[in-house]
Formats: sequence, structure tokens, C-alpha cells
Amino acid sequence: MSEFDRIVDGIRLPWATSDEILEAMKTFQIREDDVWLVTYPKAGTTWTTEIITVLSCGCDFTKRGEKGVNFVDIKRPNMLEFAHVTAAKKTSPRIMTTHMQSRHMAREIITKKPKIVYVARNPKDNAVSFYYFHKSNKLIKTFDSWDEYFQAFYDGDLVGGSWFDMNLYWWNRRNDDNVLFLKYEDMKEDLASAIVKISEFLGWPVPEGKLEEVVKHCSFGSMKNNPKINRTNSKIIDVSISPFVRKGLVGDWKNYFTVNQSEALDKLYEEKMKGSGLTFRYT
Ligand code: PPS
Repeated sequence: MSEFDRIVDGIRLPWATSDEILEAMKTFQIREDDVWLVTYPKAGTTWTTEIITVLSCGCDFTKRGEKGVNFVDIKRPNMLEFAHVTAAKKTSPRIMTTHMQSRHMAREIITKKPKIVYVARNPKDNAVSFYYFHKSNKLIKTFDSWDEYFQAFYDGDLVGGSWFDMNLYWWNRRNDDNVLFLKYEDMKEDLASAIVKISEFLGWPVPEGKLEEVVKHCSFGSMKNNPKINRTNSKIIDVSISPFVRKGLVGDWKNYFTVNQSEALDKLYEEKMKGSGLTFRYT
């Protein structure tokens, strides 16, 4: 227990994920036509949210954002009501996002079979990105050093819990009809294909001739230059410490991991993900 977080059911959670939210998820009504984007923090949530949002309005950029995205995990200080309360009043189809581990997710997510897009990012880059988020986000703690942070990531003792548990859970569900499992590294390699895949999965087509524009809109450069997306005026994220849309690279981990840390994480991956068949590109 700290001023920033506490452990619930073995998972460290920020205070902003209050007990009321966890309680509400037990009975929160999922709709079959909901679209849920599920991610471990810093795996590409904002990027994929942007793609889904643009697809949801027929790729008409002037209408982008009309629908709103319901991130149910936390109540920010400036919110008048809980996101799940707001979401319950929304018309279908709703766009929902969460970083919750299966233990805390809205229970009906499995039984109601909404469309679920899961994005996974290799653990090393995911860890570095989350490290910077800890520095800039006022709602979670800042670690004194990279080494101290690395140990917490290794131990699965960060807010949001273990990278391994979450990714293994959704990888094991990747063949369910209602699940689309994507990798950040594949999205980086070929954004157009990722957009088409998401579009086909959701049944929200990209109008003829529009794909290039959507790719441009969702590219790293244009998202970084978008103050709303880059949280430039956020009261929670101090972008002077680290921009929200930071580097967007595959392989940045090499600037932080020591050889020993890299080898230790490889070994842990081997143990935790053994036999799963899930692999990542690290460069
Ligand atoms: S959060 O706080 O959990 O919602 O963060 P999340 O959006 O999941 O992850 C943030 C990282 O995604 C990178 N990002 C992108 N990468 C490539 N292309 C695009 N368009 C893009 N948009 C965001 C962002 O820069 C963070 O990664 P790092 O490595 O920190 O740069």
C-alpha cells in the first residue's frame, strides 16, 4: 500500500482504479456489439484507439471523436461521473478500452462475446515506455532509477500487474471468433495492413481511396503533432518530463536494458511463456 497504489487480488492498482470501479465491473453490462480494446499499458492503446475511432465514423475525420471512447479503469479528478456510468447511457456500438487483467475486467466480457481487439507489444519496449509513463504521470509513482523499475516490471509488481499474465491470457484466446490479437511491431511494419485487418474484423469498412489518408492520420508523426492525442494540456501527464506520444520505436529498449537485464528477461519469458508459441520482434 502506498500513496499511489494498493494491491487488490494480488494485482497492484492505482487509487484511480477505485474499489467502486472494481465492484461495478462485476455487474457492468456488456453489449454484444461493443468494441473492446484491451491492452497492457503502453502497448499501443492510443494508436489503436485512433484507428478504431476513425473507422467508427466511416473515416470521416470531421466526425472523429463524436462517439467518444469509454476508458473504464479510472476516474480522473476532473470527471463528474464514472466512465462506466457514462458508458451505460451511450448508444451502441460503444468503443470501450481497458488495461484491466482478466480478474478485474467486466465479467460479461467473456460471456457476451463483444468484439475484442487486443494489442501486444514486446515486453522490453513495453517496459521502457511504461517507465517513462511512471515519470510523467502524476497518478502513479516515479521510480528512483531504471534498475528499481526494471525489478518491479520483472516481478509483475507495477500498476496493472504482470505483462506476462495479461499477454498469455489473451494469446490463449486469440483464436476465439470475437478476438483479434495484434502486435505493435506488426503495426509499425505495415500500418495499412493493420488498419485493413481491424476494419474487416469490426465490419467498419475503409471507403474506397481513403486508406492512404487514414494511414497518414494514424502515423506516429501526425499523432505526435496532435495536441489532444499527445496530452499537451493534460493536468495528469507532465509532458515536459516525457511526451505522451514519445518515440514510437521498436528497439528503444537497447538504450536502457543492461545485458544482464536483457538476458534475465529473456529467461523469464522462456519460463512464463513456455510452449505458448507467442514470439515478438525486438528490433
Ligand atoms: S497508454 O497510456 O497505456 O494509453 O499508452 P499507449 O497508448 O498504450 O502506449 C503509448 C506508446 O505508443 C506509442 N505510440 C505510437 N507508436 C507508433 N505509432 C503511433 N502512431 C503511435 N502512437 C502512440 C507512444 O509513442 C508510446 O510508446 P513509446 O515507446 O513510449 O514512444
